Amino acid sequence: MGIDIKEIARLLHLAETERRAVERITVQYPDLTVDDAYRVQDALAAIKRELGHRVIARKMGLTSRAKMRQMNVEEPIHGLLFDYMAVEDGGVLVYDELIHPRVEAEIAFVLGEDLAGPGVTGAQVLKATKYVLPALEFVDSRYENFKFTLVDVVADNTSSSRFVLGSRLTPPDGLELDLVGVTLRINGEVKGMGAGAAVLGHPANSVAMLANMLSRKGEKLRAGEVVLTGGITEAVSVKPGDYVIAKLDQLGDVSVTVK
Ligand code: OOG
Ligand code: MG
Repeated sequence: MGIDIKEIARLLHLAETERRAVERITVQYPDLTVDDAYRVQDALAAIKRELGHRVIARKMGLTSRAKMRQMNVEEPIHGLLFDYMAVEDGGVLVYDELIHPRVEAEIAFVLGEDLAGPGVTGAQVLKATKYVLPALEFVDSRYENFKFTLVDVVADNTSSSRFVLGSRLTPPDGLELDLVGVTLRINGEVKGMGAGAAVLGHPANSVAMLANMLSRKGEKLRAGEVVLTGGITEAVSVKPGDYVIAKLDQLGDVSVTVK
């Protein structure tokens, strides 16, 4: 069976805009490779750009043991975050725009210099970083029952749906980001907790891995880019009425209300 990358991208785009979970694409296309899946992700991004949406941040996913275990996928992945996905700190997330959203607490980086792989290290990332900040990411797989393989989730732009950046920007100098404690609360109850080290030993390693993965496609990270480094704890399902807040030691809070 021939594989039509654009056709798969259109299917996933429709699933997102119609808020409808679809069958995993690898059921119909079992021979799809990870490289093909990134081609689908690019085709999906092209559809969004044609509609006038802009990429405003990048993300890494499946960078912590907790997330790998939860999703049963053992390899870090990267995706794109668009302008329409941004929700302001303290703002409102509209549940009805999504399928079955789950929230993650993350550490985000703002780069002050370009980073081109291969061979980029966490130490180089820290030198090139202007600010770090707390973030919430809402993942919303377009697949039935939130179940997928590595190939499926890469094609689906790594379940990206909404994200919130904290309002406080902190220069990384003197911070030990691996030791930064994180709690994720919903309606006052702690639903997850961890530390920066959960993300590949240090969240800067996640940005380094992204730069190195992008170099295989001839791309690099640029000064000014924002990178979400991946969920520190398991993702937690949300429902209308929920108040979600992540508190990160030394970095501040980030919160949102689900309506
Ligand atoms: C895939 C995206 C994972 C993270 O931070 O690990 C991710 C998913 O779990 O749906 O964003
Ligand atoms: Mg995430």
